[in-house]
Amino acid sequence: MKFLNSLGPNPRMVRMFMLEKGIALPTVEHDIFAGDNRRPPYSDKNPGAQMPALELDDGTCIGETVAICEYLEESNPKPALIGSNAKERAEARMWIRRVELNVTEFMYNGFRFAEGLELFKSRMRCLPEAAAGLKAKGQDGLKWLDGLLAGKQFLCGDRLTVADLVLYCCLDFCGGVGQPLDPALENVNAWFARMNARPSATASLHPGAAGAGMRA
Ligand SMILES: N[C@@H](CCC(=O)N[C@@H](CS)C(=O)NCC(=O)O)C(=O)O
Repeated sequence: MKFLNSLGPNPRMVRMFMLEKGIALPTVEHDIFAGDNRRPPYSDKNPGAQMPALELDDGTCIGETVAICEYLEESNPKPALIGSNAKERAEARMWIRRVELNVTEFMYNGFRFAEGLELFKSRMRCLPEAAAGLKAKGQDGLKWLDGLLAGKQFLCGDRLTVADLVLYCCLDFCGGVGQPLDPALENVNAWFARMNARPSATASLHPGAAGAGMRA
């Protein structure tokens, strides 16, 4: 099994997940700035053409970060970062959906259509006119999460889950590219500081992150 890796907040999320679980996999590096992910052989293996992916020994290629984490959790159940029973797993999946649908997808598209436009305009349909609105939608979602995080360590209460990793890697990245965390969001800021202090947060940064000036 190989982890198809690159710079970026999404590959970082899976690296952080693996660090939290003590999983070490051989990795194959891809240069997203050069577009390695957008052409064969990578795009044949993962037609989504985004990083990262997990290549299994039988040649199956799993794309999409959360699907990769689900696969790794099933083969490495402890410590559980999705859940160790049906209720825990459902809670984690509920929060992953809430985070992705209300915050991270808006923020990432806000970035792709504005600060990231030069890189993304030849790769996908970009809507620069929508960037400001998408960023505002992401902030609305964060404000909503701020209330829901009151009195909690993590999104699922006392339990760190993939939902926290998805949100943390997005906020850390976007904070450096034009979407800083609003200091008025006290609970999100306190949660962010807790996430940022985890050894896996630093250890998951790509070796190329500092050079690219990105928290990714
Ligand atoms: N929904 C995808 C998003 C992956 C994604 O956006 N990856 C970025 C890196 S963080 C990427 O490949 N960017 C380069 C590109 O889209 O060409 C997932 O969860 O895996």
